[in-house]
Amino acid sequence: MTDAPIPTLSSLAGVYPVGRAFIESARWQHLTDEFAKRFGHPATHICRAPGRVNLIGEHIDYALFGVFPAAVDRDILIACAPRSDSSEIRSQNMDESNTLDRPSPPVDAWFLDIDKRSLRWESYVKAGYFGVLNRFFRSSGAEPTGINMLVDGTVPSGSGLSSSAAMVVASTLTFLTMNNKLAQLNKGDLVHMAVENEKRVGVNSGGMDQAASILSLPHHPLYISFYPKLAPTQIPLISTNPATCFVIANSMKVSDKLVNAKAQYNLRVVETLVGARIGLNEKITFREVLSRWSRETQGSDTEDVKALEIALEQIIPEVERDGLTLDEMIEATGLSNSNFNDIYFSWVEVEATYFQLHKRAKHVYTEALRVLKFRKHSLSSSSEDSHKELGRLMDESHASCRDLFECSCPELDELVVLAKRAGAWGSRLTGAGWGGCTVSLVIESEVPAFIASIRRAYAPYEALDDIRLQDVVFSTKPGGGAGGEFALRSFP
Ligand code: NG1
Repeated sequence: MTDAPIPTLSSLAGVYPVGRAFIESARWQHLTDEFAKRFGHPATHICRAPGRVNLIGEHIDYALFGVFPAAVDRDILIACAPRSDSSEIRSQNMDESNTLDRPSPPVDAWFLDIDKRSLRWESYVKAGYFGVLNRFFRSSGAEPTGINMLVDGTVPSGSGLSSSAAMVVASTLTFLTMNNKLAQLNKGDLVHMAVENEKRVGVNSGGMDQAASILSLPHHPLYISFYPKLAPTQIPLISTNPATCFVIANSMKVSDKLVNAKAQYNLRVVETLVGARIGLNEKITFREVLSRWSRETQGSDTEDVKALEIALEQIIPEVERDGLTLDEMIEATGLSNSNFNDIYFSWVEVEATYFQLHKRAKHVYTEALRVLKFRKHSLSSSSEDSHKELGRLMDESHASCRDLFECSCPELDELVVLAKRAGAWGSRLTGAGWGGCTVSLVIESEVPAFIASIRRAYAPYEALDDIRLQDVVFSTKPGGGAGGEFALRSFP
């Protein structure tokens, strides 16, 4: 799947699920009309990247454990066309524009003025540009093409549905397409490039979002493992009786991952890396620790899922203890202060009084085990019992995110309680947490009553009219309609 070429399409068929295609074709038309109006010439292409919902497996991608996301049908579109001078980005949603001066090669580091202190949508566009410049124009002496771009997005930002990854992927695709480089990469290359590009904005992300946005196919959630290398497996959706679906509910608390990175996302990345190092004296991830601890046989490119499950079951009881101060943590690693700073703090800034290495480790290992069980139940049977089991795993995942990884917040906890009360089989936060969305497993025929019940009980929804409510609470089937196709050639 990672070796496949990046697809290009000339029609919308198959990109969206049937019920959404009509709304979307009007949106695409509006985007091209607006492009022509604003720039005075037609768009030649539209590049598209979807957001994703993570069904289970939170904060374990950067420890290299497998996760279970699915693309959603909300996406970022960038209409584009070449121009003869510098590039210009405009946004349909924000009514803002930015000019990217054409950088003149050769340079060691392109200067694109990415603002890492505040959440700015255009930073993610610039991050995509940076990666393309670096890979294709660094030493070639060639000039990149100037581009006009008009961006339109339906993935709410700061909601845990990966609007940032969708923006980076769409922008990377735009710069590749306009510079005729798309055919030189496969899907796997694009995932690696998008992950590196997004890190330039200031968050040390794992790889789940970009992989889900690029590799998803309709009607299939993905099990993505990162060790020993990126390996996505499509998990077919079995039809169940009664039929179930996933409902996404936005807490309407924005999770500002970038601005709060020091005390939240980046701190968790450091805590999990340092926790993995204890006793081993090298920079290593929890997945690699488990591999050594269980004497996993190397040599194969794919994970032995059964052996991994057994190893996780054995290592979990070994992890216990309380938080450590910075000095205690450095002492536990056996490193000198300056070596520790070089290895763990030279690339990231964090803020904490106590570093909760053991709680984080316990979350990582138990969550990794839950992902494997979720995968097994999704594959094995369509019975009601097995769906109850999926729901139970989602509930446990939320409790672990709340109590051990401490990435929930009162709004998400409340939505989860309300979802359970409204009949969900399972409910949990999705994405980085600290705000954003929950995902709940619900019987399909009960979705309208489920949504009505949450609407009545969750105070931030009180003032919303029906149209606005559809943007914040909606049902989705894993992979349904999001597709893996991104570049639309010769549009319309
Ligand atoms: P969000 O903030 O939901 O896009 C982030 C990371 C993921 C993963 C999840 C937690 C980025 C781009 N994405 O997702 O890689 O670690 O948190 O599971 O930082």
